[in-house]
Amino acid sequence: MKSGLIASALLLLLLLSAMSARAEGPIPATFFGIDDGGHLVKNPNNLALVKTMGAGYARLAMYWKWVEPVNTTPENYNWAYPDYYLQRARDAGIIPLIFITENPAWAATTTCGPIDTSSEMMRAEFSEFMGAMAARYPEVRIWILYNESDHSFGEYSNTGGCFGDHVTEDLNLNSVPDYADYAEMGALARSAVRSANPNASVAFAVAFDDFDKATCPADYPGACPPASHFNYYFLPKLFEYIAAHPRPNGEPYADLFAYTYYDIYGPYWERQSSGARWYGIQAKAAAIRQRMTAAGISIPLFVTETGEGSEPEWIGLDGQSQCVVRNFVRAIGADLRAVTWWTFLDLPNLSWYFGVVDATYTPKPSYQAYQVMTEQLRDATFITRRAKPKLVEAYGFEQNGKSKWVTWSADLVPNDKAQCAAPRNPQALTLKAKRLRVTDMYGSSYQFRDNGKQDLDPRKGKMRLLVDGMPRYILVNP
Ligand SMILES: [Ca+2]
Ligand SMILES: [Ca+2]
Ligand SMILES: [Ca+2]
Repeated sequence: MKSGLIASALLLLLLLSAMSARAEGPIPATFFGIDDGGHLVKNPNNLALVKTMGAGYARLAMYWKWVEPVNTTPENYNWAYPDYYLQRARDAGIIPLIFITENPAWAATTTCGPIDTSSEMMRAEFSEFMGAMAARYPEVRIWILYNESDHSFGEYSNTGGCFGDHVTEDLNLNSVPDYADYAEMGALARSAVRSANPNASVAFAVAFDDFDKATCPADYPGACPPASHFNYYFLPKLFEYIAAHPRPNGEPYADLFAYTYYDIYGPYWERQSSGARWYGIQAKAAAIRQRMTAAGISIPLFVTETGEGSEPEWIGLDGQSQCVVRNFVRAIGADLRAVTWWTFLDLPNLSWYFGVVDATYTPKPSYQAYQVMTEQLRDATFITRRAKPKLVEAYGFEQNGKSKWVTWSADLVPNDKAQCAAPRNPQALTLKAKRLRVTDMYGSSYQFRDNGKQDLDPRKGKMRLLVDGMPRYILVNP
């Protein structure tokens, strides 16, 4: 009896600690992000547009080589460009989420890869740079170390990081594996950033998709063509290194871990054992968490890039809108800490139609879907996730004392495009309610009552409606 009580108390403690590991309270405005892409923050009109859309932050690149082209001390840094850029974000009330990249030539052998972390001098130089940045821009809450750091072909076609060389694992030839250099740079950055600004965090970032031929896992979509980019083993090796080299006083190597998510790879992550019960962006989070658990570490996750193009031959404008809502809401349902939509602006010359505004800066339907989403979820607290395979996928929130669901059919008709926009057969959702207000992803809404004409459930107190592929917000008893 006594041991049973102790066991229950332990279980309760375990449950409480598991719960406190979750993000708590209402979804912060800083959950919703948008990628700058070099076009957003420099124009106050664009900043006003994304502010109205409800984005809390803009993801920006910051080049080390702008600030410290020759090795010097912070009082001689060249702040002109970042000052100009960040002042505009500050004026607009948009928080910059910054990834640092583009090493100056004196600091590293490549623009995108490791410094020599075996050199005390270089460790001090990197710490000095990160600390000075955090001190100068206290509004920045998250400093990301490079972008897609697991890129495996050195400087060639990198997207802001190149720590994933799989031939020697030592691009900068300092006899330290580059994943270990990356981990050490995280530790240095975290100490420097936290002492300059205790409210700021440091994040690692990987792509962990589009795997290269040499490390391609079995059954991977597209079978890793020659031009694919990322080292499948970088991430688990980084986790293993972190686990094997605990820092003094249990200090973490980084506060957050960011990944890139494109829905074309979603079905692969869903097929993994870790992906059972999870969808798309969530299934990938589960795969990363599985690798953390295997190494014995735990770092909160966020998505530093997700996006889909709106070309008519791909998923079209409405498909892109669906992907916006589905990816953000699924991310909330998997306890991710933030999501950045990639990107702000369409670039037709690159055949990129991932923007929420077109090339003339005119808002697209995805802009409206983003705006409705942030309005609908303002001050909402995520409570529960209902995922009934082939039936309905639904996310329950508490908002101003009422309950609200974001929902769509889970009866997918798979195709070879982004599954976040694939057609879905209508399915019935039943809720306990007297009245329901249903708002579609573009903000058009209607209301109906229990046992009124539109209620498909004849039982009193139960209401039923059909949902399809379009994300809908359902407020219970408005
Ligand atoms: Ca220096
Ligand atoms: Ca190295
Ligand atoms: Ca009824």
